[in-house]
Amino acid sequence: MSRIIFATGNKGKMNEIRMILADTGLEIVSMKDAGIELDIVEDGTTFEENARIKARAVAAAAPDDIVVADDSGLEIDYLNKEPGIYSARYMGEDTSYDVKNQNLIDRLEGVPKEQRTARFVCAMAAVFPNGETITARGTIEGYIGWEPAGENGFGYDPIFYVDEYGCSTAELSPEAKNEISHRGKALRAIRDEVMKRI
Ligand code: ITT
Repeated sequence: MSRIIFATGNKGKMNEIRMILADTGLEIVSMKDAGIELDIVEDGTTFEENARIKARAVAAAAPDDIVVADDSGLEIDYLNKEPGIYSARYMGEDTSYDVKNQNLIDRLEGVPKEQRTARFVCAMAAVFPNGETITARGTIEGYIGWEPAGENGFGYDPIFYVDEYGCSTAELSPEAKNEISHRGKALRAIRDEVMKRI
């Protein structure tokens, strides 16, 4: 049975990915589990380009495995789609998400709900041992709330609210988030393509 190396150093993503792929029976390992340590420069200009950059960098170190990578982020319409592809680097990689989340809420002070629209975007890329590369994109629409809420998820989840549930994605169970999330949608599309090829 083939194994998939997931090219991420983000534990929050890795937990979600393991859950979403749990029923495939595929062995899913992180870069770290595979003993691959790389400092990948994400200098693409789109989520898709950065996902391909990460997947190809790890595939070069693991040519016999299927490598999948996720590049994702939060687009806030009122802020011209910031932080977008710079979501991890927004205000500096070492700044806590409590601070980043409060900063984004502060930048929307006085902005009414209809102008607080936002989305999470996820581009997922898979590289196969024959060099074939595929990508899929998933999105989830929501809005930026007036205060952070919830302990689940990671990153910007406490400020990203979905109308369907009337709460933030950090207040959803991991299962409920994966069902509707950008990452769940993109990864299920990639999963179906992987299953056709193995
Ligand atoms: P890798 O590159 O190692 O995968 P990373 O955290 O640097 O890890 P990205 O460059 O794709 O990953 O940045 C994605 C950022 O977007 C992430 O750090 C969060 O701040 C945010 N983000 C993406 N998906 C999210 C989600 O489901 N919930 C909350 N925040 C999310």
